[in-house]
Amino acid sequence: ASGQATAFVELDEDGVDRAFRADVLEGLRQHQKAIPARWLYDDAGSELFEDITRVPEYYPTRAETEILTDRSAEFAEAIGPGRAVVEFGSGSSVKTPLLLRAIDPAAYVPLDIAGDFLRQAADALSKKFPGLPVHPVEADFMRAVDLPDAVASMPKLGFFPGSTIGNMVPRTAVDLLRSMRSTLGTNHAAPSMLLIGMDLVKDREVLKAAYDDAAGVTAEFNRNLARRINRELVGTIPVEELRHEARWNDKYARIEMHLEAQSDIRFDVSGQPFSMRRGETIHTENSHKFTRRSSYLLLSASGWSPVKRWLDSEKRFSLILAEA
Ligand code: AVJ
Repeated sequence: ASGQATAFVELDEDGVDRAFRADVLEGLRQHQKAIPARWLYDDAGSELFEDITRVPEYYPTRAETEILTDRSAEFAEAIGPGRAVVEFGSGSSVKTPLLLRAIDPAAYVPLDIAGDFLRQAADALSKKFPGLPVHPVEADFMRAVDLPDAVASMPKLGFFPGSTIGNMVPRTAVDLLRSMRSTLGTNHAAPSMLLIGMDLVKDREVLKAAYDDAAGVTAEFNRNLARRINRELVGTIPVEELRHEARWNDKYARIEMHLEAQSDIRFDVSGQPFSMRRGETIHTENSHKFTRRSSYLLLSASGWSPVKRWLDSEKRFSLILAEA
């Protein structure tokens, strides 16, 4: 389902996002229905994801924040001062300041496709770090990006927290990691570095609970995709007939989110008819989990040499520093 690049929003005559419609119609025609995970994150979906980070079962955000807080001296030592920090995705409110405080960077370059989020994040960051040059870049970071001239001569540190890489299938993840390497540069005199969050393989009940919390926030996050389709693509999906499922796929070491039909259903999307049998699902997200070896293999297959690896106190989540 997931692993696609974020596309620029293109509206047609009806004001409908054409890429959204194309992905949904194509995805619903497949034998295993599947919709790219990026469509989960409209305004409502982004807010629901923020809520997910606060449910007790969803540990990744807390675990990664713990590492960034407790190991700041080791980050300073391993990364050193004076780098331009290039964040792939506009800064998370909590994690980015923790990193910037730890390492004393020369500049901060948030990179995001969503201009509004980007400028908001850049403004908030500038207020917190008055002396730090901030250069937001509006771009699709799935491709190599030209960085601003102001940071051209600085050594770079890429920052990609949250285990967002886990939402991509390996070949898309490799494409992205290689693009990041091109974006940051491969100057042998001053090698670029990458600090990347990767969630770890663990007990499958712990994993399933993290993606199927008792309060039902993740279920709402998943069902919001069906609501969004109904809202934006003139859909008639009976959302209450779709049950949220978090499934462990052992072959690919990933949690999958699905929406499962509770009865035989028929519905329209943008004037096209679809049906689902009871038990049939729409696959809506992958969240790959890594071991030390699988994370190092993914990085090295993409041209990145692992340098150092940190875990939280409960060994649930990893932050890996790699060098180009
Ligand atoms: C922020 C995309 C990494 O996969 O853990 C959380 C998204 N989906 N609960 C993840 C998510 C369901 C999250 N990422």
